[in-house]
Amino acid sequence: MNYSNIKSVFERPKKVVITTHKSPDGDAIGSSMALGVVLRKLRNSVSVIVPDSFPQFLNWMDPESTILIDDQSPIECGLAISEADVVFSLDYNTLSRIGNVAPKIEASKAYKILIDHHLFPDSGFDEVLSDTSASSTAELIYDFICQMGWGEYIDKGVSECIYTGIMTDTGSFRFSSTKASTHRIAADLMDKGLVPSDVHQRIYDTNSFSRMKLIGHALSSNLILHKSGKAAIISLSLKEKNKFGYKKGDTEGLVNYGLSIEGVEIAMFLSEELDMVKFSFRSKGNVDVNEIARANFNGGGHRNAAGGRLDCDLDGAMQKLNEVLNELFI
Ligand SMILES: [Mn+2]
Repeated sequence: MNYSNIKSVFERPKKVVITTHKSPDGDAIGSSMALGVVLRKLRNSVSVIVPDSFPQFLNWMDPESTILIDDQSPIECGLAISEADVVFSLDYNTLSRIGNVAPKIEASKAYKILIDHHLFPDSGFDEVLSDTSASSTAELIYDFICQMGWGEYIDKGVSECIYTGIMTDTGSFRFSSTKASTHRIAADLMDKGLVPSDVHQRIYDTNSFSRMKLIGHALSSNLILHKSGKAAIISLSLKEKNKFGYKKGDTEGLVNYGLSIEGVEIAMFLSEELDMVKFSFRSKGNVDVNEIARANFNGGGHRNAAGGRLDCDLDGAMQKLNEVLNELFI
């Protein structure tokens, strides 16, 4: 990352587009809004674009509903990208993670900046801030804003967005990606007005009754342990999701229950959708779920957290998963 190049780009106000990945999570929305708000304070015109909608419990970060959702307003998004001087790619490593936004970015002549913490970032960006040891993209956004000399623009609202990204990507500061520097950033954000308990409440204390029933059902009826005792699997069929009134975001974090079982090294959550099954993987220590997801489930991510998908039904997905687990834990 060449900061003096970027500083000269931002000497005058620019038209900026900030993009992030499909099924945006706390880190995706938190990073995008934090950077967006700071750039707006610097008199840039900013569009934040997401490929598809995000869970309601993140809405408070965008109180004026300024975020453009590509699958709802593709023309507006296309226009913003075609007019942009600068495009930021946040919290994703490859354009395949942004669905129908990808061809629009490819066609754009804008100055392209990637800020991300996933393994193996694509080439094709003018500037790259990629640190796979970072807890979250939000942590990198904090560093970026400070390095650019914009630290004074981190107010209470921006602090809350950055904190949300760090908190959600570190499982509330408990994953091994949490470092001393992560806590130092959190402390600095508190000095700027952040009240951590408020953010925690907005993100985690917003469960609907139906979500709790869905999670209860998944754990009591559908949690299974591989015969090795080292792998836990939770699944939900499309039929079950419909029965419990599933809404996007309802199964967020469900996979972590499997990983919390003593002796379990890898946990999976399988969510059946129309004509496909989505996988979430979590692991402890040296079990590399990025590699497993890449090799078998058309996915990837980080060593201890990854995702994937198979174009089949739940039975087919379970069968494939069992083959992989039997190989892994002979
Ligand atoms: Mn992230």
